[in-house]
Amino acid sequence: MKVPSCLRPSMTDDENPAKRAKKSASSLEGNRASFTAEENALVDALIACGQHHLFEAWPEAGTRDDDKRRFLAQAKTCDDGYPGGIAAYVKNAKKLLSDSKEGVNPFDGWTPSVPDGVVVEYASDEHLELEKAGMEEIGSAAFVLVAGGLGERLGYSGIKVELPAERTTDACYLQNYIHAILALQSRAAGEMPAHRSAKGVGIPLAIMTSDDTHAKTLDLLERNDYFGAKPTQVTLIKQEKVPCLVDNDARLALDAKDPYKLQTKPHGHGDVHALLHTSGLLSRWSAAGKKWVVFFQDTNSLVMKVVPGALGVSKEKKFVFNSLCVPRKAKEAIGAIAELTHVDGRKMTVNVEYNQLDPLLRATINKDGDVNNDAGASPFPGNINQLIVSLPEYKTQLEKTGGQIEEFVNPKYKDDTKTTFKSPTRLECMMQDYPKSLDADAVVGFTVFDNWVGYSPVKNSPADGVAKFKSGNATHTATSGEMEVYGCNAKLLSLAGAKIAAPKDVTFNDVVVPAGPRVCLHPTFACTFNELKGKVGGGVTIETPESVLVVEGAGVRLENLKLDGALVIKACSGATVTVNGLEVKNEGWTWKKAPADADEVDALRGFVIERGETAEYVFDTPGTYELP
Ligand code: UGB
Repeated sequence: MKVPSCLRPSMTDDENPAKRAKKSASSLEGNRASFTAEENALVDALIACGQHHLFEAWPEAGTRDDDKRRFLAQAKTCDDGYPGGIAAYVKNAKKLLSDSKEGVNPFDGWTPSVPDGVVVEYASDEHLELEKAGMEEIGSAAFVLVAGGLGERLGYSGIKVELPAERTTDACYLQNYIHAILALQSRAAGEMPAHRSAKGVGIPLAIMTSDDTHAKTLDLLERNDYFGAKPTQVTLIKQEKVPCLVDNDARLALDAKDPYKLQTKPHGHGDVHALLHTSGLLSRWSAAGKKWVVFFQDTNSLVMKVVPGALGVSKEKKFVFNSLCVPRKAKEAIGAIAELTHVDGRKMTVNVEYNQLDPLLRATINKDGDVNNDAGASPFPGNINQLIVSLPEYKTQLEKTGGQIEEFVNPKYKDDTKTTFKSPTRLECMMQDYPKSLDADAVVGFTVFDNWVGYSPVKNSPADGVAKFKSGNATHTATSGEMEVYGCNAKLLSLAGAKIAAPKDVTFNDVVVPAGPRVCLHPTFACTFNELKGKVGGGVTIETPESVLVVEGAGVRLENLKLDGALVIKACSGATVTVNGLEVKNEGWTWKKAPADADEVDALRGFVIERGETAEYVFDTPGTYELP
């Protein structure tokens, strides 16, 4: 029904689009002459997609010209950074915002079910075979770390990859990742053709950064000589942020404090695919004979322990896309891998993000939503976003799609009319959504490892950790992250035949964590379980849960050792050290509650280490040694 104009509420000048367009046109008129042709084209493009409000308050030419240029330079960066430019971004945003307002369910017509995948028991015979298969491929892999996220939930002011994964060695995440990659590379070197050996291409690492993390990541690498990697082996690719949107018409938001600045936010880790394509990296890796791309996230200290086995799965099963998973608890903030079947018969195995799973299940197969089964776990495997992709198919696909990934929007509305947002929103995309663009016959699969060996992220602040702990969930804090590193290494030693004291519960930052011997195994010591098993004998005993053991160096073998205290063994490349009959009993180290004025890093984990007596053996000259 048409409403008579006398009954329509009258619009203020501010609400009337025609008047606003006229106002911005007149504000711009005098300014046009001072802009370049390219700047004018950008202004035209912005106006054509309904963004005239951006120019409304612009004073006449001669006033704040530098600010206007600064605005246009930023708009150009956004325009260049998005496939199809800002116009395409606004078009996509309008559609997604309209769907969101109308409550369109992105999974309409799809029913989830629990998919079949490969479940690997770590250290089993099957796992050892998979590791061997994976290690045959490792020299053909390239690694990609997505590290553009701010980590707002953690509440750390720096970049997450500079945080120490544990304080015993104080090695930060980035150092651990690079050292693991270099250790894998050294194992692969013998199997690679000379021109692609460690001296040649090696195993490359790309790091996706953002404006929030780029300079600090580069600085961290430069200050530490790339942690031993060749600078040419590590490539930083920076993702651009996308403009924020103020309303359902996808009008771009200006910064509240600066009317010459667009408000922008990260577009999500899904940008990594387009960047690998547009940077030319993927083509370079392909030309260098690489066959696999391994994606991983900024704070999972355990990831490299499961990569060889999972790569073996990719190879054996010919997976073009393999998501690494762990058993998931209901409502845990990790995506769920589900098989989705459409009413028209189509099927796909994809990640359903943690905030989408509950409504999808309620609307389809379970009125209770995301709940545990009788065994106390979510029936769906949890995606830990460590992804292994077969490079040739990936490259072909990105050439077709440009690496564009399905986007989503998640506005927080002020009320049920869904017309105004609490704060500006933006479009986002996720790297694990890549398989959604693949043909139905693409072989997409997943590999499940146990949490203790595959997944130990550090994502939550101490306060959030307490809330998660109280509700019986994994806390994923710096405190749990540190104890999980030690716990994993201790368990690996015991699986290899050592006798390890059982952990004792300790409380830090009001969270109870099991704390066993603080075992740090450097990746040079062993890259795989196959390797570790060959280097640890049944005569190794760690007698007390407070003991500290640090082992570094490919040539170290632990045959007979009794430890009650702190022991550090470091052997340089070329040094062979056999520990046979060594008994260490000393005062060791103490984990103490962090003082009230502790620095940020200590406050995040709630403890500091008091280093007492330590037996330290450092072999920095190649040779053959025995201990004692
Ligand atoms: N990241 C970027 O590089 N750029 C961005 O714009 C955003 C992030 P979060 P979240 O494994 O625990 C993911 O914020 O929400 C990087 C999966 O989507 O930690 O916890 C960032 O630096 C989810 O399915 O992601 O969720 C970090 O390295 C589940 O698997 C990474 O992207 C979960 O991780 C992830 O960013 C998990």
